[in-house]
Amino acid sequence: MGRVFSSMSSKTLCSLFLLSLMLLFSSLVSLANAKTHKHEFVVQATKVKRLCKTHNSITVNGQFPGPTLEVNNGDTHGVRQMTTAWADGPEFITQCPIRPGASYTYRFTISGQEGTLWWHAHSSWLRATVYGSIIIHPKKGYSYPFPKPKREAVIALGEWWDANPIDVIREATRTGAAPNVSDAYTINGQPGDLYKCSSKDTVKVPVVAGETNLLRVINSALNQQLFVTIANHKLTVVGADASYVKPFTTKVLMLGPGQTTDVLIKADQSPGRYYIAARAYASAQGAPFDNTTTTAILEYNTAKGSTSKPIMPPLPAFNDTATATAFTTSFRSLEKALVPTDIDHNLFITAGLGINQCPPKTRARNCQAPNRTRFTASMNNVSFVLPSNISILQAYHQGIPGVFTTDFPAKPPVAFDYTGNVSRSLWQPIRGTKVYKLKYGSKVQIVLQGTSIFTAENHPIHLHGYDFYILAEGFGNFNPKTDTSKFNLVDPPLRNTVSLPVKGWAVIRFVADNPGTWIMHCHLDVHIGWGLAMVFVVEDGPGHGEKLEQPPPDLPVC
Ligand SMILES: *[C@@H]1O[C@H](CO)[C@@H](O)[C@H](O)[C@H]1NC(C)=O
Ligand SMILES: *[C@@H]1O[C@H](CO)[C@@H](O)[C@H](O)[C@H]1NC(C)=O
Ligand SMILES: *[C@@H]1O[C@H](CO)[C@@H](O)[C@H](O)[C@H]1NC(C)=O
Ligand SMILES: *[C@@H]1O[C@H](CO)[C@@H](O)[C@H](O)[C@H]1NC(C)=O
Ligand SMILES: *[C@@H]1O[C@H](CO)[C@@H](O)[C@H](O)[C@H]1NC(C)=O
Ligand SMILES: *[C@@H]1O[C@H](CO)[C@@H](O)[C@H](O)[C@H]1NC(C)=O
Ligand SMILES: *[C@@H]1O[C@H](CO)[C@@H](O)[C@H](O)[C@H]1NC(C)=O
Ligand SMILES: [Cu+2]
Repeated sequence: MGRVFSSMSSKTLCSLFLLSLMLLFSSLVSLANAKTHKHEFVVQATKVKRLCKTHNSITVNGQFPGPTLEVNNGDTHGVRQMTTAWADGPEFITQCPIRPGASYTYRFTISGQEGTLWWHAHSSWLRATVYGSIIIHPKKGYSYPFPKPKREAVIALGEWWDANPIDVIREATRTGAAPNVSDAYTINGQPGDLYKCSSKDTVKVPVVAGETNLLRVINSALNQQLFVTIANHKLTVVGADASYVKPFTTKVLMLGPGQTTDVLIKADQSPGRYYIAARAYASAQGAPFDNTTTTAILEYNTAKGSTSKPIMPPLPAFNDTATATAFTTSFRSLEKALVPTDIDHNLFITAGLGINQCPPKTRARNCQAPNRTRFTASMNNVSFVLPSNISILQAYHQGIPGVFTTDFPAKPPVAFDYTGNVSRSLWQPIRGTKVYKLKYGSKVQIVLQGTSIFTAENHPIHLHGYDFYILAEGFGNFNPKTDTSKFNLVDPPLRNTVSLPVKGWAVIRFVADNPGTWIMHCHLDVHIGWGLAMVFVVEDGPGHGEKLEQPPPDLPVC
């Protein structure tokens, strides 16, 4: 069997930087042409200069962004860390963090996915600089379901603070207020022309007139959905989250953190220089956000070395939900989908913010959200609390009680007008480490419902261990009587992160065929920290290959 081994060790980190790596994994090899990829990731502080200032940033192997992993897809049935939850990575969910000086080898076999994924740290805000792309080429002897592009390039969008990102989140954790917004967005680690001290390092993407290239766009930003566009060029979307989609053409992409989109671009304009530009899709009314624009340059070969100013594309307004929606609702799976029917668990899960009233004696400096409160977030009114001394997977596997409870509610404890003017009495969730248990093989439908508590906004909801079909999305409160008829049971897209519309809902389905403990969370890191998460515990199945493997001997201890 083909396997990926990714060793991670941490050097030069002070004891406060604990970490765990999440490999939003990849692919590879069939039994016939098995191949093992081995990567060593050394997590270390490295000097990185951006926006005129040098920071001691945490990197992998001194690289920012980190190394790209390239593999070939194996066979055709989807495997996603199947039975190897131990290698999933999120701290206190599937493992304890890797301590400074220690190491851990992530061993997993993967196949069935093709396209672009990425790996990133899953501890505190380390992923601000600890991330990289994973490219999964078609298996040997196979080709893309579209004409072979002449060249390929990764466009990894990131977010940069002119501060230590760990200090930024620590400050917010102390004050209870929202963390400082970033100072720049980046493309492949570089802010680009429109920022100070950044011009000479602006990323260039070379093209040859007449050729068609493949761009693998990844949103690795911590806290921001982003619009992406390229001056004068149309983009043909062919894949997302490592699954192919029916090609469609668009001028603008919108990606939430965690999402990837593969696009074809034909160099059919007059040879020259064109900006690739990205800026925020900020759906929360009145909330502060980084309103800057990152750029790279699409450069025709005949314009190489030219100093002419690249053409700047128009970008949608920051709050252009209509453009975001037109994009997210254009996705269809390439092939007829195997959508689960005869649902065993029909879950209705609200997702949104909240605020906790500070107890009277709390110091003012610790209650800096509006009117002496602290921000929080929840799913079904439970603000998720990570265990602190063992992972949920270890506790589950070893039968250690007292770490989590299995009473995550299948529906909101109180029904209310989720997207209306929500009564203040509903704003404060409870805290808990609650999981929802699933028998192996159960068919699950989740209606995700955004709420307007404090403020409504779009949430990129990501489920570990699975790809799911997105059957429908809409605005307002989900209405089973009228909205069920909108479900696409023929060719819904298969993804691992769904953009839950602002003041809206989305419906996803999957089969619980991967044993382990899998976190479902908003991919805006600020919201994870506030508790916008829950965990599925999927039990072992009876058959061979349906059971969680034994933990590896080097699994970190807390
Ligand atoms: C956050 O922003 C405030 C206001 O600009 C600044 O005083 C503070 O130092 C920043 N915090 C961090 C951790 O950079
Ligand atoms: C970004 O926000 C700043 C201050 O909040 C404002 O001065 C500036 O005009 C805004 N830029 C854009 C492009 O909206
Ligand atoms: C979007 O923002 C503009 C101004 O920035 C405002 O006039 C408009 O009402 C906003 N639209 C929505 C849907 O919030
Ligand atoms: C804070 O209190 C003021 C005055 O009571 C009120 O107008 C405002 O809406 C409150 N803001 C929040 C976010 O609760
Ligand atoms: C882990 O922490 C929980 C609560 O935080 C505590 O009840 C339990 O005793 C701790 N277990 C160990 C093994 O330290
Ligand atoms: C929301 O409801 C509260 C309490 O019922 C009311 O005071 C407030 O004006 C309402 N806000 C809006 C925007 O309707
Ligand atoms: C959440 O639970 C708390 C505590 O029971 C309650 O006060 C609040 O109204 C609940 N909110 C919702 C949205 O269910
Ligand atoms: Cu969120």
